[in-house]
Amino acid sequence: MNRLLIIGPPGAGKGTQAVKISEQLSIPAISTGDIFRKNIKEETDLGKEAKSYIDSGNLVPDSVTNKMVRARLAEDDTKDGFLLDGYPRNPEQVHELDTILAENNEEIDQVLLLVADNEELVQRLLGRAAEQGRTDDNEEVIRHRLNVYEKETAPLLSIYRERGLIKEVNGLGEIDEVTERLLDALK
Ligand code: B4P
Repeated sequence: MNRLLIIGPPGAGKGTQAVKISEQLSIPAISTGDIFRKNIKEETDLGKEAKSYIDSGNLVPDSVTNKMVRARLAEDDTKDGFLLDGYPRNPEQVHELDTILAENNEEIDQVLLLVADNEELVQRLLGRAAEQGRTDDNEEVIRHRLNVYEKETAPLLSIYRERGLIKEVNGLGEIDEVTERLLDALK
């Protein structure tokens, strides 16, 4: 079964690769960041709640994020698998995800870890800032997001490593080349 996570620092290419991998595997890619940004654009209550955290590069509170993911995973299209991009991002979210899946006797099958060095990450995100103007892509907030990743998200890797689920893949190189590496790692 393809119940997959993709984890990596901001700019490693998670969102970019999640779309391509999920197409290949015919499962939905679920990006918590994309769901938040859509809600911000549509000025929903969820969007209003999330905006200040995202703009400053901090994690949106678990109470908000966990509820949103629970609702998304209850949708029909996830029953044959999914690729979660950007969730879980701290140990509490790991616990919640385990709980949600256990309710249906399910668990995560594999975890893709996408890695790249910090200066490459900053350059990519500054490049995206120039192209797309995302409000959290300025150098100060980017560096803060990298720190948040190191402090809050990197500790998850030992949890999934202990479970034997991590497949580490180099995120440097052409986008298609990285996709091939990820698909190989899943075999
Ligand atoms: P995300 O949307 O997850 O943003 P991100 O970590 O910056 O990664 P993203 O997926 O966008 O970028 P990617 O690496 O694909 O989160 C944004 C915010 O939402 C968070 O800061 C937080 O506030 C909130 N949030 C989200 N999930 C949450 C959660 N679970 N709990 C609490 N809060 C949460 O790509 C970056 C750039 O690199 C792109 O421009 C891309 O074109 C480029 N790129 C990709 N691959 C490349 C390659 N091989 N070569 C060159 N460039 C490449």
